[in-house]
Amino acid sequence: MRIILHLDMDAFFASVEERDHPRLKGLPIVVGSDPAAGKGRGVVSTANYLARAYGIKSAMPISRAWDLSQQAKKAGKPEVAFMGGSYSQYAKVSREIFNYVATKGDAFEPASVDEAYLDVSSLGSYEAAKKLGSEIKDWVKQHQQLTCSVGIGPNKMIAKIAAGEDKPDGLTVVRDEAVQAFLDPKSVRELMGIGPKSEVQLNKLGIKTIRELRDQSKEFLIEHFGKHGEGMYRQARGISDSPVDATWEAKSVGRHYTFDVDTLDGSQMMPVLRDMAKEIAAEVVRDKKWFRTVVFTARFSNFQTQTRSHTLDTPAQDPGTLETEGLKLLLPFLDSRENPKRLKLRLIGLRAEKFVEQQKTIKKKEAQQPGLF
Ligand code: TTP
Ligand code: MG
Repeated sequence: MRIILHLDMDAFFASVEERDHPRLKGLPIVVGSDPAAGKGRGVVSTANYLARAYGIKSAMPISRAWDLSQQAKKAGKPEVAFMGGSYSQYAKVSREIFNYVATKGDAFEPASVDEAYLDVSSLGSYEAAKKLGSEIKDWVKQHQQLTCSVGIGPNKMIAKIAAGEDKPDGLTVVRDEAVQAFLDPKSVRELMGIGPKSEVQLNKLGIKTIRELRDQSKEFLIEHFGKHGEGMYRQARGISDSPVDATWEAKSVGRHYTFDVDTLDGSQMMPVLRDMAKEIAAEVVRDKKWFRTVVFTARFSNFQTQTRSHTLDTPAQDPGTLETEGLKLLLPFLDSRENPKRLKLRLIGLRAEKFVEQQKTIKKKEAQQPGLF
């Protein structure tokens, strides 16, 4: 039995902005190009659900979004907060979520910056898959303060449509026997590869719902849509057997930990570092990889964040190397070498990266490399 899980972040870019800027909390938000007081020429990337209630959506001209916001303002509602977008931040959040989700199934395939498929067939039951779905949602909430929607079904197509069924913050399971009843009342537009043009063509033929599409013969659909018609015929029956492409690889595996109370006490950090090293190594071993670089992150009580890294001569995959190298990078943060003001630390992080497929010695190039978290 195949069971596929699809994850889609809710109002992704806008939700990240809302999380990262407390002043935006509870406001309608649009991420996109500059509205320039209604004269802007770009488009909306996305709108959060409050802004969607004003009629604003992805790909709409930003000037139209501005007008809708002004109308709402006249009606006494809050104006939209227009944000330019911090794409490297969205990519980072996406990577952190994908790095985690990828460890939870048999194969993992990102479909876009905020959507991914996970093959969870080996869990063996929809109950177990549903439990994992809610675990993933909880993790995303706890670690990223964001919500996502999860869909679970017998193939990628059903899982994806299921993820969109109960947005935001949804979890929808469609078992094999429920597939047809789930699909039938939906618009043909929900199917993969049916865009606005095919939709218009289908509508002209009197076909609006998947049920109506299913009533057509394969010959009829091929006659009107060529090869694409055959895909429509299959999809209308919930048939889709494209595999979850497992070629994606995590670029780094890391953990971080925030102390309950800021500290400079090394003895409190050691066990945390050791646990992180164990967890990271387990993941690296499971993926049959070796890491070359160990990265340590320190966030001070004033939120200033620094990273230090060390590249090994010989790639490793054991927790001991991670712990020792992590410790060597950590210690200077406890004294004047990296911490002249002796600020306490609120968070430490450890990360393995620069993966290789086998353990051969590589000439050392860079040793210490400061960077951003
Ligand atoms: P989507 O998943 O389509 O949208 P979303 O996450 O904002 O909202 P939903 O809750 O409905 O899933 O796209 C993910 C991100 O991709 C979105 O936050 C912004 C970006 N995007 C664009 O930049 N332009 C677009 O036209 C679309 C559709 C998305
Ligand atoms: Mg989304």
